[in-house]
Amino acid sequence: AGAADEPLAQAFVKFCVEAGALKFGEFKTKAGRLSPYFFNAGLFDDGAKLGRLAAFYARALLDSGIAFDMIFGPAYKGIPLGAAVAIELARLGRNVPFAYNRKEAKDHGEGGTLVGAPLQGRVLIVDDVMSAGTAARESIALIRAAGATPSAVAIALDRQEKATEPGPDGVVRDVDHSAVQYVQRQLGLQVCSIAKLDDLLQYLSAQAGGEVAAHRDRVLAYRARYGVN
Ligand code: OMP
Repeated sequence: AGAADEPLAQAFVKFCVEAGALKFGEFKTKAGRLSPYFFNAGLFDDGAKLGRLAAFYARALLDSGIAFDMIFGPAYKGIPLGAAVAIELARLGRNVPFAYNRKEAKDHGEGGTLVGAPLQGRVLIVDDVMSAGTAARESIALIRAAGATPSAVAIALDRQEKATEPGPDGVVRDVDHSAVQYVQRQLGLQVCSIAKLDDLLQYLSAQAGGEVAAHRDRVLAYRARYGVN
């Protein structure tokens, strides 16, 4: 959501670092890149952290003005996130239905892969990070198959880096757009992120100290190699 100098985004990056969910070092991403930073939403691992995280999502969503009728949390990480955001929105006076999926279909009891409210209307997908956009594409297909409209995606962090796609020869290559840009431009969904790589860089620039400066240099180098405009 919004410009890189947004106070909400800066407060969020600070919160992530303090909560231990945003780390600096050497990490391999799903796409096989060596990243100097990594965001792990699984480390919002107590009630207070989850509550604060949900409050950031809700604020970013309300600020974005994105319209939606219900929330969908894709398995696995989107489930607690979607639930926490739905609770927070209800607390703020905006109660919307919530649904999630199972990764494996259940063949007894209520059956199927969808749990919770029926998928209908404009569906907001709540997830953690979008890198290649694989997870987002799966959720979009699932929502369409149920006869509803995937209309927006809310994520915590937009890494603003080149997506990877298989070419006509089947070889996977970097492309010029990010997964977020693909979802916005090609799939026509709105995307709301609490913070972006630009916000992370701004946060690092505002910190003093040799170690932070070294992190910043490595993140800048990473952006120069893999970032999108
Ligand atoms: P896509 O489904 O390809 O968009 O990748 C999203 C996934 O990337 C997340 O669900 C994580 O498994 C992983 N990821 C992070 O969680 N945090 C990061 O900072 C970077 C990644 C990543 O591997 O790119």
